[in-house]
This record gives sequence, C-alpha cells and structure tokens, in this order.
Amino acid sequence: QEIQDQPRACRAALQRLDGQREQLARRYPFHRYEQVLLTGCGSSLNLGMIAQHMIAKLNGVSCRAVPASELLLYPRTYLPGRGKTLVLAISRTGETSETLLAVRKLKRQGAGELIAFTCYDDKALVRLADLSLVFSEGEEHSVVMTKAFTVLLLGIAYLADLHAGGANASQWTKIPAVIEESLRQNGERMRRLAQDDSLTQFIFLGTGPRYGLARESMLKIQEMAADRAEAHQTLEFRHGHKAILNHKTLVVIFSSKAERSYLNRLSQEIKQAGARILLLGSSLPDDLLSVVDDSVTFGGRVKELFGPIYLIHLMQLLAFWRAILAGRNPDQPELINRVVTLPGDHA
Ligand code: F1P
Repeated sequence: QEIQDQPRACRAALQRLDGQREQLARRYPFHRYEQVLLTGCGSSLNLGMIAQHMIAKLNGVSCRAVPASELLLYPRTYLPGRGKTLVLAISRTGETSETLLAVRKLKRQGAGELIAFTCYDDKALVRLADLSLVFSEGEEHSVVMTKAFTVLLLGIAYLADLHAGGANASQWTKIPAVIEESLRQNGERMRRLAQDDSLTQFIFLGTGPRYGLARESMLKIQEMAADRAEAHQTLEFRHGHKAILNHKTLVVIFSSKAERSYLNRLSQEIKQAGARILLLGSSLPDDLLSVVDDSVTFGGRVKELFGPIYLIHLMQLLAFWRAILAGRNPDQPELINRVVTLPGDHA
C-alpha cells in the first residue's frame, strides 16, 4: 500500500510546499553558504546522495552527502576552514541517533544552520533544527522505507529549485503522474522478474544522481528480500567488481545520457559473463536495446536530473515481490529495526 500510495503522497506534499513557497524561499537560501552538507543513514543517506547532485547543479554551490557516522567521527574532514556550512539532515523518523549526534557535533564545531527533512514533527531532529520540513504524507507503518524516500527526495528537489529561482516548477506535477502510470504498467512486470528463481544476486549500476538510486535499490533488495545485492558507479563496476558476474545475476543499469556511449561495451561484457541486464532510462538507443535482455523506457517528460524521484518505485516493487515469493515479510524483516540507536546513546 505504501509503495502504491506514492503518487497521492507526492501530490499532497507538493500542495503543502506550494502553500509555503514564499516563506520557504526566504529561509536559508543555499547559495549564501560556502557549502551544503547532506546527512542521514540508510535510505536517508541514499536520498541525500541523489539530492547532492540536484543542489550542486541547480544552486551552483558545493554540496556533498556524508553518512552521519562519518560526520560524527571525522567532522573536521567535512567542514571548510572558512565560511558557513548549511546542514540538511534527513531522517524519516527523526530519531536515528547517529544523525542526531552528528548534527549536534557539527553545530558545536561551528557549522551554520540546520534544516531537517523528516516525516514526524514531534521528534528530536525537529527540536534541534532551525527549520523543519515535515512530510507527514511519508509516514509509514513499514520498517522499510518506500514512499517516504520518494516524498523526501521530491521535497529536497523542490527546495533546491526554489532557491535557484524556481525554473523547474512545472516539473513537479508531472512526477506523480509518471509514477502512477508506471505503477499501472510495470507492476506485473516487476512481479514476473522477481519470480525468476534462477536469479540469486542483483547488481545495481548508476552514475551521478543515479548512484544513490543504485544504492537504494540494493538496500531494498537486502532489507526486504535478504537477497545478495551490490551497487556500483556504472563504469567503476568494470574495475574488478565484474568478476562476481554469473548466469544467476541480474544487473540493473540506471542509464543516463552522459554515459550512454560507454554502455554498449559494458553491456556486452556483462552478457559475455552470462548475466542478465535490465536497462532503465529515457530515449534508449536501439543498438543498446539490442544487447540487453529487458528495458523500461520512460518518455523523458521529466528532466533526467529528477529521474531518481520517479524510478525507485520499480525497485521497491522488485524487492517487495522477491520478499513475498520467498515467504518473507517485507514490512517487518528479521534483523532490521525501524530506528537504529547506538549503545548508551543519549541522543
Ligand atoms: C534510517 C534507516 C532506514 C533503514 C532502517 C534503519 O532511518 O537507516 O533507512 O531502513 O529502518 O533506519 P531514518 O533516520 O530515516 O528514520
């Protein structure tokens, strides 16, 4: 239900953001800072890794996503000697202790303001933040994050564009429609793919904003289905990692225009190793389509930069069906906690 609810949740979030537009535009514009740091853990980190590309591209500011544990343990590595850092902390629950401890530490070390992106307004992260964007539409019963990922990512993209002058405002309403259409068209396809029990490992490849998407896809497969999964920056995969390919492997490539001319060679190598390829992207060329086993093409109605917002639902569905078919509960996987805390944590 939470995967299927994404179009509705996105529309509700957009309506609220539109209502706060003028107010939000005045608070902590990204370009006034020396750098923007995004932080979080798990899915929240992965969405930060996607959003860093959107912020850097739209706002012309140095921006990086760093795991909260890294910031907690090595804060000096990530704070510039001069100028202020704007910290964007992402946490669905607002309770993950690494994230809370990291933002407290950054404040103590002289970082600038803190904006929280979360789904719950009564939690510790909101109390620490200078500004909180609370996406209650993303609240979930499931331990594993699905619609919250999409809604929070859409929210950060919206804010990045707003601070850059709002040139992409017309993009946002297209996104829920693209997800809705794809859920209808591709849901059954993902179920059939998941059903293939000859597959035992999944490899996700993406570059730029699509690397965070690849990592989140890997995390979904691991969390929900406990299948073996890896994520790599697309061309990095050729540097040794490809040795693990075999005929029981599905490689999912999130293609982007920038790397398109290199994908034929990579795809041929993957095929030579006996693995299968699922290619996802817009305007996919015929010569590439002839090499891969399967593809899902999106019409390019939404700019490539924002593609990860409407692509992740496919991999959420794949992971969901893998879990169901293996007799696992995708909402409440064994070994996984809704909130990860540190021992002796007083966050
Ligand atoms: C982050 C997170 C989730 C993960 C697990 C543990 O939570 O790492 O991504 O699925 O449930 O927590 P949050 O800080 O976004 O609430």
